[in-house]
Amino acid sequence: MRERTFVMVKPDGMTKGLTDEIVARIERAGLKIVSMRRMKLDRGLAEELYSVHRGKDFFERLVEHVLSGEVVVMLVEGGRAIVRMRELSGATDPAKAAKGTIRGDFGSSITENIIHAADSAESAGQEMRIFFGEPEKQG
Ligand code: FUP
Repeated sequence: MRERTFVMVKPDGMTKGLTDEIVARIERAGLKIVSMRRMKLDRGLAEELYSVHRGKDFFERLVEHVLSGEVVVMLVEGGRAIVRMRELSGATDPAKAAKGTIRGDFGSSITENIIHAADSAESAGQEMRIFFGEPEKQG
């Protein structure tokens, strides 16, 4: 099934100069980057992106991290794009992520884990709307 999903290179991925490597991995996986933009989040946007985690002990640390530098946001399209991007990203904690995944190869901690990729069709829809003004429903 052709889908669209939302992906973001976090500030630690930017600092480590990984945007080109991440783009290459996405394209080699047969997915298409429909739109891509470098930007600085503001607090409202960061808190909206991570609103499901509001109230958790790591919420503030997470928001501070994504506000700590520029990010690259992407709209990625292709067959099973949501699951495929989660597979390319790897487990949330880089210490547990498999080698060959973006987090497994480059991540340094659970907060500094290089990349965000929407975890469901619902989140993808919300996040694409927030960052690209895409309609929420797909399919
Ligand atoms: P993921 O979907 O893999 O990005 O993971 P989650 O939605 O569970 O977490 C979102 C972000 O919160 C992760 F990228 C990292 C951060 N996080 C922490 O910093 N500490 C935790 O204990 C759990 C998540």
